Amino acid sequence: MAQIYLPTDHVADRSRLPSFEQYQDMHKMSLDEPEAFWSEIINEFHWQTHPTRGNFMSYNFDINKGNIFVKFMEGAMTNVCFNVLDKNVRNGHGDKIAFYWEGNHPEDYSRITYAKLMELVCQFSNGLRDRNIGKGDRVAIYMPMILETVVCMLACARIGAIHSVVFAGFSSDSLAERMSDCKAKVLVTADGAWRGTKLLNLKDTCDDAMEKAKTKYNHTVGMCIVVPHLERVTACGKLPHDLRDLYKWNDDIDVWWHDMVEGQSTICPPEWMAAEDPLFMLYTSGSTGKPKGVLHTTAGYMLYAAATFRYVFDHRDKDIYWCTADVGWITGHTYVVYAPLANAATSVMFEGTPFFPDNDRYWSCVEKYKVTQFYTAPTAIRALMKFGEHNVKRHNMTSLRVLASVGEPINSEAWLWYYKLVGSNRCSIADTFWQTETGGHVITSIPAATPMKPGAAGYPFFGVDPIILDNDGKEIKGEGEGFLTFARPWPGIMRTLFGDHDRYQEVYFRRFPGYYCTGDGARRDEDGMIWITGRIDDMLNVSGHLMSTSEVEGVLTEDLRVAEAAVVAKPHPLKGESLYCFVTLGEGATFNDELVDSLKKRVRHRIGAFAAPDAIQYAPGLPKTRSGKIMRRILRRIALGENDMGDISTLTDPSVIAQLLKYRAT
Ligand code: 6R9
Repeated sequence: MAQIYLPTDHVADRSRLPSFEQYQDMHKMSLDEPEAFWSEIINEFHWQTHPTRGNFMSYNFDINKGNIFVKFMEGAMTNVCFNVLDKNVRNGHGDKIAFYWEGNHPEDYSRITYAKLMELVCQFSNGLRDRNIGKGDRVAIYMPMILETVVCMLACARIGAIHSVVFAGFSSDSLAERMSDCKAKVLVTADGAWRGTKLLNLKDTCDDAMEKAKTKYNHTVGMCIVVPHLERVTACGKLPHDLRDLYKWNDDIDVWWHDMVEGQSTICPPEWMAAEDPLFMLYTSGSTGKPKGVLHTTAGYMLYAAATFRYVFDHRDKDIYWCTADVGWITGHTYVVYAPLANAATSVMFEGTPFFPDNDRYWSCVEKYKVTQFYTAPTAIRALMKFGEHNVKRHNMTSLRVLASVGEPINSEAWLWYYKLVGSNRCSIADTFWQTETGGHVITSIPAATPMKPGAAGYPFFGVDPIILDNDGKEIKGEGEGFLTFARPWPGIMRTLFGDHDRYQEVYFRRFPGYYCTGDGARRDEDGMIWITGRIDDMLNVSGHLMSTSEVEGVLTEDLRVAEAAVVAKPHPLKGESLYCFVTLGEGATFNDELVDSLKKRVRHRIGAFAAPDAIQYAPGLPKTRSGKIMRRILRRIALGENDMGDISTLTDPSVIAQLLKYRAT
């Protein structure tokens, strides 16, 4: 049985939620009387048209009863940007630091107050409006971790445009596909950025992507706005003499960021948005086909982001909060941008990597900014564990109070290292389980209120009612393991997939009518804590990045030598999972190092460096069922180095197993 860790006095002292009983009472109220529960936080925000009572939430989760829908606070009108900026400035936080920006190079840093951020956002909003971008238009963002990225997202929110951020580690193909799918009118980027000593040629990738959007998807992106970032930061590697040699410039579509904002007024009236109007979309991998454009709306997302941040990080006025996630992922959207700002918090925004210029960069920043809450991913923790304790111990990190984790299950060894070494045995750890689709944390511990166990995600957040179902869709009450689902919505859950409501219904609501299915397995233990046991669909989670097997397989089979490909996840000590690929070859093709190399490069190039496979093995044939389905269960065992394949009664041709064992990659 896993050991229980209780919150220490260091955390409990002055906490806003100090006991488990209080958590339980509030959780019960959040389910029994949702409107009353949320009213306190609703009242803190500005509503241009006030919500009407009795209209708090309506939904249908049962696909057999008609269309799936979720609506919160229908009839209310507000603007998220106004609430996270103007409201704070009006409440006297104008001079408060919104972000400390720490660049890739330690000598590059700056800070911005709420008042200044509001001015920049208004100017950029006016710039967008001048160029005919307005409510409902899609704005693609392919940017590094710089303040303009936040400015751009908030400007979209201010004028009602839907931002669609694409992580700046994605390839031009991936960017082209995403921009075309959402029909982006404009793309915002930077000339480039440093990650460690590596130069990211962002504008160049954008040029490729716009070209591919045109030729492959017949979609024209009308304008590309570029932040000249490289000229203002310290070079961390080789650069051409003239930065303009890094990319092409096309006066018809390219615009400098400063030309957009120059001369613009620092006042910009917000677009008042209905509660259910879209705020942003963000692509996430699907187990089949193209990426899914998860759509979040206005009022519910804002409330939920604000509430989770406040309780899960136990946020207080003077805190310095730091989430290391990139804004290209949902964690960056909710917990770098919207949630901290909704709480008038001061955050650190970090452009670089944990390893540059040294492996103690995180800890030196914790010391530098006196960080109180630190939020990162297990893959980073595991990578940092290798470098030994002295990297942590030589920094004063007594400011820390809450440590948090996200992206994948955290193994108990990493949890204990985080707890003991980083947190000096006195900070709480919040292992936050959630998804792009859930908008904010759904299962987590709450610092001073709930006990913790290394590796357990913990308890449901307010408004969240997790239900574990068995294979037949029967609820497992009490202890047990099964599919993690939810029978009712909370304010922050996604509303649809952009332009494809049918797919939304099929993917999330078909398997168990009446329930939103997360695609994760979960176990409830004897203390009512929930453990996430991993994906149940064909998804891969490499260093916290979700990918579908079919996405990678599609890229491998683009090489004409490959006839068929199957990809499985293999546990990896640092990355959580790594990709192990099986390929069968076409007539006349030979399996050699050159092929393996070029396949690895192809995946990197087409999807992104984070997707690069660790192993590619030759397969004379793939194990299939009689209906032609690849039996990944068998492939996973081969990848693991096991010899016993378990039940193979449904396998069409059992002889493939001996062959697969023979060619196993090392
Ligand atoms: C926020 C985010 C979602 C998937 C999710 C699950 C895995 C995330 C986790 C976790 C165990 C945690 N996941 N947090 N598994 N414990 N604390 O990561 O969103 O990129 O959409 O990924 O990540 O498998 O379903 P997203």
